[in-house]
Amino acid sequence: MTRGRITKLIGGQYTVKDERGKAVVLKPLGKFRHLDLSPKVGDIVTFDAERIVSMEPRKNELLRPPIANVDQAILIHSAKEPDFSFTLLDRFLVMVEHSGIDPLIVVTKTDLLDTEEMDQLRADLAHYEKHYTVYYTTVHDNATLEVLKPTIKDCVSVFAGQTGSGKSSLLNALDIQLKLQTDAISKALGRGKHTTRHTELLEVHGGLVADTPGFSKLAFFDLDEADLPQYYPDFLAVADNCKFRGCRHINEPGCAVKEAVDNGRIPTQRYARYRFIYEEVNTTEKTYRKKG
Ligand SMILES: Nc1nc2c(ncn2[C@@H]2O[C@H](COP(=O)(O)OP(=O)(O)OP(=O)(O)O)[C@@H](O)[C@H]2O)c(=O)[nH]1
Ligand SMILES: [Mg+2]
Ligand SMILES: [Zn+2]
Repeated sequence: MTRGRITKLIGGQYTVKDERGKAVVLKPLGKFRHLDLSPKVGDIVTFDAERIVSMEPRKNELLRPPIANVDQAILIHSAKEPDFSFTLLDRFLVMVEHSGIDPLIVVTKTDLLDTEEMDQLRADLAHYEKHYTVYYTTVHDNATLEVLKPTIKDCVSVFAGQTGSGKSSLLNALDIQLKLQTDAISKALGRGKHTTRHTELLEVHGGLVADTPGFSKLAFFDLDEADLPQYYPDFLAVADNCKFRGCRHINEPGCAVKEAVDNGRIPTQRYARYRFIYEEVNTTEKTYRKKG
């Protein structure tokens, strides 16, 4: 029996790499279906000549993009084309924090903004920089690419972000040998909007990085509104001073988060987006997902 990590899943066929880096293509045993648990990219499994026979417990997992056992989520947001979206950024952050994975924010395609637009974006993101690492780059920004390389070394990362935000392009820029397909080629093939079709773990600069298919909407499946405030580090920084323990920062009197919004410590828009997500999660029927 050999131990390895799933690096790719296409049409029920799993690519698994053993500890020496040798790849084999396998099917899982039927028992996983009965257990309502399907192995996914990132899972550590044992396998024989034909089949995956067992799977180790997951350290963490994301549902979208579907991946398990990652150390950090690198959130790729384009400055333009598609436009930078704070709505999507906050939603990604909530999702990643909920899974217990460290986020890192990378703003790509900064070459598409003029100086004024860039200053505005940096000003709007300044609040996030107090709690997260934020990088600004383009595929040609060699200095920033060199800074990004050590951040992916010796760990498992997932590139996540809107379709067309430049995930595959950035990976290609980090390692010219990858030659991942990017937007222009896909259009020529008439494949529609999503260029990357599958989640795949790649070896990049001494680490594993998953390129993933982008998406434009992000729904929450297994979130409880009572937990939502925990996923806001900027709220947590002041929430000790809320009058009520377990304050959800909505209608409670003596709320320190609302006070921080009033005195400008938390941006009004960030708080407005929080309320929007809170309402959405609160009114969504809790369809607790199946495992796997
Ligand atoms: N100007 C500019 N264009 C870029 C940059 N990075 C990527 N692009 C372009 O953005 C388009 C989309 O890039 P992709 O890398 O395919 O985007 P993706 O996030 O992998 O998209 P999906 O696979 O569909 O999720 C391509 O036409 C790239 O050439 C950049 O730094 N500057
Ligand atoms: Mg892609
Ligand atoms: Zn509060």
